[in-house]
Amino acid sequence: MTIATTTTKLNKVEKAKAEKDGLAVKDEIEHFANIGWEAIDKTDLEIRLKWLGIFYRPVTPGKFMLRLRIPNGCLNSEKMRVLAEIVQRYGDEGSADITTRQNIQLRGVRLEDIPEIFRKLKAVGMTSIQSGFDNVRNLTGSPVAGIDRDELIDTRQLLQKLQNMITNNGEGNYAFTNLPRKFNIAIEGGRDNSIHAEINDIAFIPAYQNGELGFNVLVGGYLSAQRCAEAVPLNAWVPTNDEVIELCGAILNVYTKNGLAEGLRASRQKARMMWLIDKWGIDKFRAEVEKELGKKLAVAAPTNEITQDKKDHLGVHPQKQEGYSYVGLHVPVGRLDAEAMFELARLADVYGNGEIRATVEQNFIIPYIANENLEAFLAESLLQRFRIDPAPLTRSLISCTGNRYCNFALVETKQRGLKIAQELDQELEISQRVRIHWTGCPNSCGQAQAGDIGLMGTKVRKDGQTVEGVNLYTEGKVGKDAQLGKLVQKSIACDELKPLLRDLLIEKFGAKPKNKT
Ligand code: SRM
Ligand code: SF4
Repeated sequence: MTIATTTTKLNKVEKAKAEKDGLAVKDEIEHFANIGWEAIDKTDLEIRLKWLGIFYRPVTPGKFMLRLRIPNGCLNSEKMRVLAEIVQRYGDEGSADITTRQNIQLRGVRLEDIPEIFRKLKAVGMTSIQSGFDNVRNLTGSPVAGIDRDELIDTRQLLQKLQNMITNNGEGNYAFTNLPRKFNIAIEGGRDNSIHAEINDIAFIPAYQNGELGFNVLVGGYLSAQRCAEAVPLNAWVPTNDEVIELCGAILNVYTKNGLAEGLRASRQKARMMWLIDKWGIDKFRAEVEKELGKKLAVAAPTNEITQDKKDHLGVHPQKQEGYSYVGLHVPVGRLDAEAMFELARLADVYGNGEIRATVEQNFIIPYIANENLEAFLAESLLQRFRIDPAPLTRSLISCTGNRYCNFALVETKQRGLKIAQELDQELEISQRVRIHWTGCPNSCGQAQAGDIGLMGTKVRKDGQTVEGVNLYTEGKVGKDAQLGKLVQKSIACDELKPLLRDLLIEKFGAKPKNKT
């Protein structure tokens, strides 16, 4: 009886997880590779494989997407070469994307190659484990950690440690594979809120408490089709050490353990952690976290150290290490091919110390370029493609995957977004930064609500036909006074979008038509 009652409270995904934990497919991957994707149980194929970062793509059956984990966006030339080799073997079908969580996804991947790919990734200290579905996603931090002149806390080791805890050093950790829903964690060490603290389930932001530098903690931020919520203060402060890891573990446990009793596992639409916080109120939520931790949390510091507008890191910037600069390269809508990946790795080795950083703006940074080598670096041919000074709208364009690979998509995003931005850059003089975020459906992976202008894919009726369209958001702010943007206009057909954006840029963003003489 009890079992039956409980079962009725579980949504479809929860039932699948109760039958078999997502992570269990780790032990079957060689078998899956041998039998081929068409012979795999549907739930394993479409759901559980995501626990290993393997995404079946209904749009391109048999060609999988592999989502990695790149904590703090830090990788190096060796890792980049391995990623390039993986996609290279798939020819025109192999490519990669930099994601809005400072991460990389590989495309065109065949299941029969996965065991070998996993061995190659492991050999260079990479993993794709627990990067999809009801897991903690890529852990984000400032892309200039350790090199930023204004830096307060270098978060790289903390984020690596946190990933190791959550994933059991990349081997998989059943303690954290049955969350009620996806989960985002970010740790900021700089002053510009590079991590979008407001849209993470847990965000740590630098704050001084009695003269000691640590973090204030925010919880519950998220975007979804159903609802968007800005993260709220937990009224807690932690020092910059293992207490961060312990607190994350405790919050994840509270969320996991109470998911069923509090009804979070009944509806996928009401399962993100903010629903638990709403239900309990932040005081009870905090008390439960303390109970789980087995100790009291220090109260939050009265102010935090986020004092700057969000940087995009493009161009040449002096590092805190005397004599060195980091250079931010613009990767149009984050899309990469094997050739460009190999070339990036080469440039990082020849001019830098081999490091490469990914940003949430879907770009790359190459650090540690000796100042005397900058001129030669900037003359490299890849910098004609991945520019340091793209035109303003192209520069700040962000886009989710869209219908090229994503079956949720209502529109094509990346190519359309890029074309419109490039054309408007030709037509208009724009002196201020205007961040346009494209997202192909209401899930908002492209963070439409974070854009100065946000465009969310939808279907529109026009001349008796259903055509691709967008809903328009404006006034999203990032950085120190971050706030989510608002929906201002619905159902704009995509073929009517460009003139509308042109007018908006002129009226609200000080753009001026270019003199055509
Ligand atoms: Fe996302 C689902 C792509 C960042 C909210 N997201 C998906 C799926 C997995 C759906 C699917 O199976 O096709 C998309 C895979 C498409 C593909 O083939 O690439 C997808 N999400 C992405 C990426 C790749 C967009 C990008 O082009 O950069 C980003 C990968 C991040 C990563 O490295 O892990 C990505 N997704 C986001 C973000 C932005 C962020 O984290 O700052 C959000 C909003 C923030 C949040 O999660 O609160 C986001 N994705 C969603 C949602 C809505 C979640 C919800 O609570 O309802 C879904 C759908 C779902 O989970 O049911 C989703
Ligand atoms: Fe796919 Fe929608 Fe996310 Fe874009 S916003 S990647 S279309 S789920």
